[in-house]
Amino acid sequence: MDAPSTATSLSPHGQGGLLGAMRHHLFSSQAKSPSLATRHDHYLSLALAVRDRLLQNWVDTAETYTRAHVRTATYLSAEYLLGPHLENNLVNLGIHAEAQEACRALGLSLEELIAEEPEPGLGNGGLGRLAACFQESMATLEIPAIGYGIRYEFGIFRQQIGPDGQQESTDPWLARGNPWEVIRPEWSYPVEIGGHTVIGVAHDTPILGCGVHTANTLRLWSAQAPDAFDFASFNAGDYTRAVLQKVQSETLSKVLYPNDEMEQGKRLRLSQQIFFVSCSLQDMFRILKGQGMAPTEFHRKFAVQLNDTHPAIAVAELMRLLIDQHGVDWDTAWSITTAAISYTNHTLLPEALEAWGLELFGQLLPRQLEIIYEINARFLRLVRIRYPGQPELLERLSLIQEGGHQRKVRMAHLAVVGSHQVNGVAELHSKLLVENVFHDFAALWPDRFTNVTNGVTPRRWLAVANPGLAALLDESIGTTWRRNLDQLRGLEPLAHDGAFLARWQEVREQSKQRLAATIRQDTDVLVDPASLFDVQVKRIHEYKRQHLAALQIVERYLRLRNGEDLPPRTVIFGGKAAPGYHMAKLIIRLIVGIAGIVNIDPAMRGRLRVVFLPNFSVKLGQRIYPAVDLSEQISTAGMEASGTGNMKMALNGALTIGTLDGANIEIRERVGEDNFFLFGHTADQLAELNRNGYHPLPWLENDPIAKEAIDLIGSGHFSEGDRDLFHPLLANLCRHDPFRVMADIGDYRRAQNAVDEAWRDPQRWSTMSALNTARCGFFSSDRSIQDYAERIWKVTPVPVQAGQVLTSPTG
Ligand code: NBG
Repeated sequence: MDAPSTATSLSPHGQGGLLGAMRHHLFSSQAKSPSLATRHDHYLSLALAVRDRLLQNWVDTAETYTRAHVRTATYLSAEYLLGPHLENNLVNLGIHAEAQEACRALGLSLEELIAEEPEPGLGNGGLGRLAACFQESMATLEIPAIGYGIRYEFGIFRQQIGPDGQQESTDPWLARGNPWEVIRPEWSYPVEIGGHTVIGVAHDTPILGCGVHTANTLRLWSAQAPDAFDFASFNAGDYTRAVLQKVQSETLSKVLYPNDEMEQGKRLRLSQQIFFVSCSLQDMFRILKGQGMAPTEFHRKFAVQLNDTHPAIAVAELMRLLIDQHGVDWDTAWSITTAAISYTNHTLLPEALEAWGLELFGQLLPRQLEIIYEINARFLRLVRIRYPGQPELLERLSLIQEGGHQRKVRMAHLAVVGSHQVNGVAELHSKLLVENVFHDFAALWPDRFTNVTNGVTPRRWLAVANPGLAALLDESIGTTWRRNLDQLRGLEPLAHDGAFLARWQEVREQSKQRLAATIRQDTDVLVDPASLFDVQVKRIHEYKRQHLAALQIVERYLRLRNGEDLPPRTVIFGGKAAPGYHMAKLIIRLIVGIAGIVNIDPAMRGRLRVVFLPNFSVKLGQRIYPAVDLSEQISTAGMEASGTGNMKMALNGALTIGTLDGANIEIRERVGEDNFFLFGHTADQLAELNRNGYHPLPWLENDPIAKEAIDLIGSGHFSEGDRDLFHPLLANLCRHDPFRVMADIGDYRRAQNAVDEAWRDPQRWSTMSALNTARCGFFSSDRSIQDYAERIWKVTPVPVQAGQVLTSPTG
């Protein structure tokens, strides 16, 4: 069932219009007859037909925003993990059923066409996906907004899983064209980097709201050389040189860095940052001028949100543009800059806090560095007056990190100093930011720091991903939950109703069957949809502790071999490891090794299966989340800023086994402690352990079960007799254990036993599952965006009326 939408009734195409439009595009856009058309041709025809529909929304939105001189939120993010557009647009336009019918009439399967769409993987993980959820929520809430980023030609690498673990290959997502973008060469800007000029060209993608007429813009910059071709060199016979500049410039937007952690000396990465930030700010000045507003009114027109420190250079670049290009004096420029900009921090991990060597910085961005020095001098002067005689404090606060073998620019400090608001992404994370990383800043400016807990869009993560559950919700509580997720509360009384629970189980069963089919297709492993689906999908990182889950599987394997009676489980992993992160890749290798033994051992048949699903993505996530019984959220407390997969799973009816970390805490508060399997040390308890000098050995010596599992891995049982393969991983666990696996493994086992017990009572499990869905309305990204809009951006919704402009040829 489709969301109620104003768009349907506005459609100028009438009944069967989509069908006609598909036929039209097959001929006039694809130049194909039906008999020669490939499935991809049909997908493109449908995509273009849908695009035709949403163009009216898009044009009307731009027209409304321009006429109404709206205050606008701009979101600067180096990553957007968008996922495929087609189905989401069908749902948000309310024309899913119409598309189904059109496809049927053409003898096509809508599901197959949807599966044809390559996904723009322009992000690494949660941070990029959050940016995408936020764009969709802003459109749905009718908030004037522009998302700015980079149009990477190659997104996050594709992952294959073989016997040796992860292999990477490139992701040419644009190879067969992109029907969703419009190139706008008229909006191109020069950016000077290291004495060379690169041109950024706007590529716009419409972001549709759900059930409203709004379609906002995601504007991604693609790099071009100013002179694509050097004729002088060509004429002189130097063919290579003739295209060199072009190649060098275009390298800028070639590829996404497959890592969301800091890597030193990444010249290209810093170039990418200034490139997209400068283009975006220049674009804002162009818009400002178009509105007849002065450059000094910048902060009245725009609220600029920095998604992590990747765009933090915006602080210096906005100052530069105001002062050098628009002739504004320093003090005025500074108040405009800090009034406009705010910053979201997404991690406490020290290695992820960006800092650029001064030498590199000065080579690439000499003027911006000069400005940063001046910002720093003025800032430190202020601190000195407020706290006289505290040189260590000055050193801690400075935008320039002294000490070490290299002086560096601290991008997080630049972002904090240049923002009026700084937020973390879950309550615990925001609290730890103020207590630790930004402690001195928080003492200086307590009001600057705040929390906005993350959220996920219920359109993609429920309506699109889980059509069965969506239909059941529509029937049970009405259809308005899509735009007001708190309405899920209406399910609570049903969570104890036997007839409803039977439907609930049926829907979940179907989702699990669908996932089982995908697993079969992608890995050749047969899994039983009636078994408990125990799932951990997310980037592979030691702090997320996939190795803790792996150890628990080995323990279970040993217990089953000893004849214990445990309910059947299928443990499913997915996620990419940064290509240079050896320990993470070794963890994948371990999981693959365990799967290789467990899945062929006759004693495990019907009791335990282990699967590593390759190439985790938005698309795959949509298949997985609805089918999760047990959501593994087992990071070391204090290390996961928020997590958003935890929200997607609970929203779809999974029970969580988790630590008191990130948003787990808030999920547990809401779903109730009886409906959540808690384990492990808290962040405070771990801090206490650290103070006393943590060592894993005493824990291990007191835990024969864990020891046996570790010994079995060390014996080569899961590596064809190779005793060395996993040595680095095991040695690290037994000697240092930086992520406190050994401190938590015992309690994790206890919680897993509680899971087994609960699973034995299907009725009880279903009630807990339904209550998780009923109580997760808070985790809608609509709520997060409302929070940003009201408290940080001061941007209010501006509804878009249909028919602002009569540009549609059919309108
Ligand atoms: C990630 C955190 C997650 C969080 C997302 C979105 C980075 C740097 N941070 O816990 O690890 O959910 O950001 O806020 O990728």
